[in-house]
Amino acid sequence: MITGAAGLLGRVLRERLRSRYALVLLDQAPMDAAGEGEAVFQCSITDAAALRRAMQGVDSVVHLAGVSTEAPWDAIRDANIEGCYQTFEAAYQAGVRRMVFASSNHAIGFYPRTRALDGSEPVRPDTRYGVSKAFGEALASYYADKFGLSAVCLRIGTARSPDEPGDIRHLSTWLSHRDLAELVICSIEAPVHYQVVFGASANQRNWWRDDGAQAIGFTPQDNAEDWADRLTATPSDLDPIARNLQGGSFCAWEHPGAGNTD
Ligand code: 15L
Repeated sequence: MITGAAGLLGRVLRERLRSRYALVLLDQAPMDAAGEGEAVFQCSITDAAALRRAMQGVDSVVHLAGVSTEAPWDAIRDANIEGCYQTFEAAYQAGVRRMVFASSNHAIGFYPRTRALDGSEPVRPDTRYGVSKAFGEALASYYADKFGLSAVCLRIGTARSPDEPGDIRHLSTWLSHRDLAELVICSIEAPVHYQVVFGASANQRNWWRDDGAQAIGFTPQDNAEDWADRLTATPSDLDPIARNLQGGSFCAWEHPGAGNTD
C-alpha cells in the first residue's frame, strides 16, 4: 500500500513500483483509476475503519500521506499525528509485516551543515512539521518493539519535480526519483526490525554518512553535483540561519533571529 498516492512521491512510486508489486493506492484526493494489479481507495488516514478495510491482505505500507511542509498546528496534528497513529494502528490490526515511514530531514534540521550525521543522533526538529516526523519515527519504533511491526523510517532529503536539484542546498539533500524508488524497494525487502535511513542520492556534498543505507542494502546512483554549475544562490542561501543549518529555510521560518543577511 502507498498512502498519499496522489502526491508527488506517491505518483513517482506508483509508476516505478507497479511492475514489481501489486499496489493498493490510498489518498483522500482523487487518483487515476486502478490499472492492472492495482486497487484504489479514496479515504482519509484519520478514518480508522476505512483504513482497516483497505489494508486487508497488505504486506507493506509505504506511509507518505500527511502534510509535507510547515503548517499551522491543527493541520499537522490531524494528518501527521492523529492520521499517522491511525495508519500504524490499522496496519498492526491488519497484520501488515513492514511499515516504511516517510520521515524527513526536518526531524534533524537544526544540526549544522558542518556536522556529518550517521542517524544515531538525537532528533533536532526545525518546525512543527519536523516534530511530527520525529513523532512518526518514535511511533514506528514503538510498534516494532511492542507489536513486531517492523519499520524503516526514511529521512528523505529533497525529492522534487522536475527531477533535479533546484538550489545550492539540494546539492547535499537531493534524492532522485530513481534512487527514491530503489530506496523504497530496499526498505520493503530488507530483513530489519527497525531502521532509520537518510534518503539522499550519492551527492558529493552529502551531510549524511549513515550506515542505515548499508543496513538495508541501498546504494544510490545519482549525484546532484552534475547540476552544480547551473545553480545560483537563493534568498535562503543569504540568511545565516537558513544557510548554516541542515534544514535550510525551515529553520528560519518563524525564527526570531531570521531575516539578517550579515
Ligand atoms: C521535506 O520534508 C518537504 O516535504 C519537501 O517539500 C522539501 O522541502 C524537503 O523536505 C527539503 O528539505 O528540501
